[in-house]
Amino acid sequence: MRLGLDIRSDFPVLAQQVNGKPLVYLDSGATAQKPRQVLEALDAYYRHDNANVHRGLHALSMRATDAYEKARARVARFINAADPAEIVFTRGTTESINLVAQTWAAANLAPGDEILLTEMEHHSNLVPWQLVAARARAVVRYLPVAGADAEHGLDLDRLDEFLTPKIKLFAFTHISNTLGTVNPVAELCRRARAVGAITVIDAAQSAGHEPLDVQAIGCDFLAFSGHKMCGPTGIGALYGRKALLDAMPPYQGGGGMIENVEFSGSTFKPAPERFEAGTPDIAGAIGLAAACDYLDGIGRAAISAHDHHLGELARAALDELPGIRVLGPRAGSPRAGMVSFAFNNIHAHDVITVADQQGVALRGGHHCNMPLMKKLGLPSTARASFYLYNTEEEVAALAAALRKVVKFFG
Ligand code: C6P
Repeated sequence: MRLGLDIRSDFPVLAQQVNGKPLVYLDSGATAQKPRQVLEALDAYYRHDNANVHRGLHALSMRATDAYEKARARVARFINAADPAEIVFTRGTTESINLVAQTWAAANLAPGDEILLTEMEHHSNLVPWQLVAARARAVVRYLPVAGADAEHGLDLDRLDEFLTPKIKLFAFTHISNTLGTVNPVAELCRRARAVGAITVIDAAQSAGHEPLDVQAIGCDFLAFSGHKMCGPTGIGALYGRKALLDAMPPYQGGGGMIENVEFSGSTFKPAPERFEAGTPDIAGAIGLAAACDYLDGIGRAAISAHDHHLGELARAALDELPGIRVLGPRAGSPRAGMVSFAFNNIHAHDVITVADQQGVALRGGHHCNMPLMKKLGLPSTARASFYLYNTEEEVAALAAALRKVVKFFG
């Protein structure tokens, strides 16, 4: 099976016109479209099995609980976690990272301790650490992004300078949502372990695009969102090593996470229930498991190769345009299937609007990477991000739309 055209019929939303033109959806980095297999799993759950989990003894409740726990095991297999109990369902990457910041970091950081991030972190992997550092009187440091436009990788030559024994936790993204840089996550984890630092990987942009094996990578925590990998919005996961999760205090209190409650105090279940207070997003978890089935049925190595191919085609086409600055690593360096770019004297919002008139959906702005954009001297960029349902013809449509932008504003 070829990706692109051959699987488009799985994605009903793509078969529409926008502004009188066939929709060319190049914003999967923001959120991916959903195949009918995921839509059907959600529909079937609500039609036949809807009940609360872990609470009822009736047939529907037992079916819902079974499906919810099977979804956990499916997500564990998706990233090769050793034990389903290492998967905490959350609302997504942002909540997963906040959970670690509010629990592990809050319990383990002392004044003067350091947290290492990188300059290419999304606000979701930056602000939670600033918040917890302010409370613990810890210090946040940032591994630089190498300056030259054609590179945009982490400055690994300076890693030893930053990764000192003072660093208690090193949090970094797998794939930059602005640059498309793919970071060497296994190496970063190995180097962090050597100084005794805990590692947190933001896999928001990689989980649905790259094969992921948390045991081979050797990370302590990994966070991702269902909606960027063909699953529903409102569901995601935190992987955490079991020993670490079990030693962490609860995040939120409520039903489902307690062992015993007295007026004088409470005791808590082990992970993962300890971190899932209240009624969870049961349908979301089931939909996420269906997305794992769908993506693994195709194979993430094939998806990654397809995304990469389209990204390279797009980059070559963009390089032909006058007055354009294309971000991200040069050809030959690891980079994902996305391209961020800025035109001299044309605001990204104007680019997006003209592209939208051609049916081409792009993202524009600071991509929740404000400090990085400031470092790059750019107020905003436009971004095209590719996924398994995109085609070479859509890359051509992107190039044609951008030629119109240049003609219109140039
Ligand atoms: N990026 C984009 O680039 P949530 O919103 O929790 O599902 O994901 C947050 C997030 C965290 N890390 C990275 C690397 C991300 O790219 C994102 C989401 C979107 O268009 C929205 S800013």
